[in-house]
Amino acid sequence: MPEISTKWTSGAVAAYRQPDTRMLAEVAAGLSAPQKELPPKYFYDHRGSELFEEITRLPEYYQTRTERTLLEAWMPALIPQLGTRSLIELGAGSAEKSRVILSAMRSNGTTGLYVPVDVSASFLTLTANRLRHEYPGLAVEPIVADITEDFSIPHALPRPALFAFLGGTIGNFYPPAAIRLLSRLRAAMSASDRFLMGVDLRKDIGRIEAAYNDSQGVTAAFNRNMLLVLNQELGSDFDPEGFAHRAFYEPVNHRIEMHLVSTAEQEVRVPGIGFIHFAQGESIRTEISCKHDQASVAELFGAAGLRIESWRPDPEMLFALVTGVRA
Ligand code: AVJ
Repeated sequence: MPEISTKWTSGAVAAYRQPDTRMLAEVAAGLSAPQKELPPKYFYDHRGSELFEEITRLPEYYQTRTERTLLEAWMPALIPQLGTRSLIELGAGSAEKSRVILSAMRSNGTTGLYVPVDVSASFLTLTANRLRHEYPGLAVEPIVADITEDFSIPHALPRPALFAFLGGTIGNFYPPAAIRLLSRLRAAMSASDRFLMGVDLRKDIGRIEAAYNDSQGVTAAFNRNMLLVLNQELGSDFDPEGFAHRAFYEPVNHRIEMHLVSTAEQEVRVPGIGFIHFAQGESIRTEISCKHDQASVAELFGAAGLRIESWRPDPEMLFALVTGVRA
């Protein structure tokens, strides 16, 4: 029996989730800023993860299917070329596209270790169990962690390892935070390891805005779900119907901004913080989604001690996969 399958067969989920005091501090800081702001990680309770899955199937939301096509075209060649023996995936969610990589590892006879890292424990546990069933012989070691904070990556990975950060989620980080995250990954990488990232590209603004203002209102429900998460976790009394979904492209910083706009003047009670006043039309920024090109990715990579090895956009230049190595 290969070393990895004895070493990595425990199904235990390590719970590194921050205590509520941390959430309370973040919410207090965010809601007292001149532009109220909440971190996008609070979209993702079980319902939020389901709503995001629904977003990925919307006709307007081109990202997920474009990335999937790129992965299907590239992974069967890239994985054997790299000899990948473990996959560490940040923000794994339902691991829909991880299967493309895991299947390429299996075809190459290198099925080893999969480490999905995600903030939603319930989604992660479900996914891990499914994958253990679908890929007999694959060791699955999920880590429940908030990737916007410090989290530990196991040292004893079968190598070469592939660190994957897909879905364009790097776009949800302000550049300094993006560089911190990439630097942390870089520190965990050895010379034979690779970093694989998906990025949403700069393009026609109408096309981008439509992806965040879908006609079925799924993105609006996803946005408002954050208020339900706060009510659930903190006992606040946000009325989701008192806030409207708004998403627009901010061209100076090349990013989508999602906001929840208070439809009336109102006070919201957050236990442990107090009453938060909202003027009519005042908003909470709930997410940024930065759009990139090769130069902006090279800049982020460079600041983190990485360099681009390959750059693979789709023919329509909607989305790109990029691999990085230690510079
Ligand atoms: C988490 C980066 C894939 O920014 O496009 C989808 C989340 N927000 N619709 C994105 C999201 C609104 C998404 N990613």
